[in-house]
Amino acid sequence: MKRAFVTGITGQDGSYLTELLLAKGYEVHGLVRRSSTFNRGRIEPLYLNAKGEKVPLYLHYGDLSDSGNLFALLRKIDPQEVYNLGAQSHVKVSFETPEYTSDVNAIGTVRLLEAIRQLDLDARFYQASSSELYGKTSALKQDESTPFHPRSPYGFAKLMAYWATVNYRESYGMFASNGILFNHESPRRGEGFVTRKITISLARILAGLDKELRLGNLDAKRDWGFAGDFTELIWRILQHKEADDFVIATGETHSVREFLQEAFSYKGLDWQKYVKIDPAYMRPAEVDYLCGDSAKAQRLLGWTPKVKFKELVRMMVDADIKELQSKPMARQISPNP
Ligand code: NAP
Ligand code: G4F
Repeated sequence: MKRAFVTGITGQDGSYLTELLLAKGYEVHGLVRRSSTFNRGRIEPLYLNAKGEKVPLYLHYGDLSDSGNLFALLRKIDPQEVYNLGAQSHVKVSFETPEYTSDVNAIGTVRLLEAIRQLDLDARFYQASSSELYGKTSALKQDESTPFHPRSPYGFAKLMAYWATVNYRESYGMFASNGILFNHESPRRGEGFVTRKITISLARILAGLDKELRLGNLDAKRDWGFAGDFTELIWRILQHKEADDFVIATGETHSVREFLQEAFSYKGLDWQKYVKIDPAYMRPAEVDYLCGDSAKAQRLLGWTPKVKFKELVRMMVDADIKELQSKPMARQISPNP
């Protein structure tokens, strides 16, 4: 049985990847942070299989800022595959926490790579790189050779992690690969990201709980895919015959305004009656436009994105309406960055 170590297992991608790895017969070990509030909601449904039996899923306390902890865990688990999905993943928050974001997202990656190297583990390493690396780009489509120009502490920390991964591959012959993933969303998306903020708010407006939705820049364009599709690729990147870097994207781009239009019109509402622009949600520097070219991944990894924009929006709207109906008292909306 193959053993995988997953950082960020409690996040959106961690939960989809864990589901996939368990279905493929892996023993999965996940890094979890101690928290005063419950942070395992996304993976809790995975603890038992369809027959009600316990699955080989093991959680270990730790943190990407703690080298000793990462060394001890990697020595004990001795995984064949390491997926580094853990990160302070919110771009706007990174402007307020640049040092912490750099420590976790950049140095955290070096800590893992260095632990694998020093322990001489025979482990393949996946780094969750991001289309935020392209930042202020003028390329109409961004691929593996497009120059990087990050626009936030999140972006520059992920840039260092990207190059650390390439360097450990080139310097030490490690199997270390980057997936440069464009935005991917799902009903499990964190509530502070714009797509989920919109679909939660729409559900609340429909239920009569809210009257308005406060947002920042509606002109930004993103290449939004489905997280369930993209995590399949994360796994395939580590099964490829050699370590390499791959763009994962749908190749379609839409503005935040178009997302609003699609979501609200699906439920027969005019978004313009509800949305207020609030400078609190603007960023010191913005990434205006992203649209990925994943031809290399499609060619070498045999993949095409399945879920399209409209289907994704509707899936998220329907899921949030259903969740609100099933737990009407549970949803106290939190301040959204
Ligand atoms: P997410 O839902 O925000 O999950 C982030 C995960 O990282 C959570 O499990 C979180 O734990 C964990 N984490 C945060 N700080 C940590 C620390 N100091 N030590 C250990 N773990 C820590 O993010 P996601 O959307 O699943 O994204 C997964 C990865 O892909 C991230 O690295 C992200 O930057 C990158 N990425 C995401 C996208 C996207 O569109 N989703 C696109 C490109 C790249 P808690 O649950 O305890 O907070
Ligand atoms: O949903 P967002 O916060 O995602 P962003 O900044 O694109 O970052 C996400 O995708 C990256 C991949 O490109 C990941 F690496 C990263 O970890 C994260 O998952 O914002 C999308 C756009 C931005 O232009 C933002 O300015 O929506 C705009 N926006 C407008 N109003 C807002 C809001 N974003 C948020 N979060 N909240 C708003 O109220």
